[in-house]
Amino acid sequence: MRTYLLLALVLLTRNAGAEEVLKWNQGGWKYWDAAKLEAPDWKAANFDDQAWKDGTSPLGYGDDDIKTKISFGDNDAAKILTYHFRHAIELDDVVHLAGEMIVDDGAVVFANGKEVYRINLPQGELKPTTTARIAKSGDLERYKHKFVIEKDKLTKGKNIIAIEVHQIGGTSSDLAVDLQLEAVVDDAEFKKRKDAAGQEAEMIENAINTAEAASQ
Ligand SMILES: [Ca+2]
Repeated sequence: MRTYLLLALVLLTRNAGAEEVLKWNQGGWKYWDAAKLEAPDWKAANFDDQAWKDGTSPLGYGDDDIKTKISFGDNDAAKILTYHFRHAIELDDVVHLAGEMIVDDGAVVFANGKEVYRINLPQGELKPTTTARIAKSGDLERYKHKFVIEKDKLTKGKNIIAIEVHQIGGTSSDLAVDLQLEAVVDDAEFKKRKDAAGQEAEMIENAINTAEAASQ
């Protein structure tokens, strides 16, 4: 009886538990931290990133928990404003993904070239000189932002998650990015995650709008 119960619990845990497809503090990140990236297709799944550097997350600079220190250029008072990151993930089946991201300051996440999440950045086209909307400080710098990637953006086998990170300004002392992704097979569970991410995004958008209005 006890064995049976244990087995049932294990199965239940397996069903409910989401499988991690990308972990915090993971190696295998590719990044571009030089001033100019002349590659409009850098976020595409088939882009050749062999010339990019390799690293383990969190990637960035200026804080103690950074595992891979990237370059901000040669001028501390006029740092590079935009940085590019890529990571390949393998999917045995096409499933929804639920993610959490740490970012200092603003970022856009792409799945196989399609935008899936944008945080603390203006709408519309982003330029290398675009800056984040508000400066992050304190606990906000390591806040785990929730988002989802719907399965219609994904494919069986290799997928590329690409992130464009923007600084608040050229004098900002720090930058960071790290990401976790889980496969969510259960539709009801995915809806729960998607709703939670949507509510959080709306709350953050309102808070940023308020902060921007107050600073004008
Ligand atoms: Ca910063």
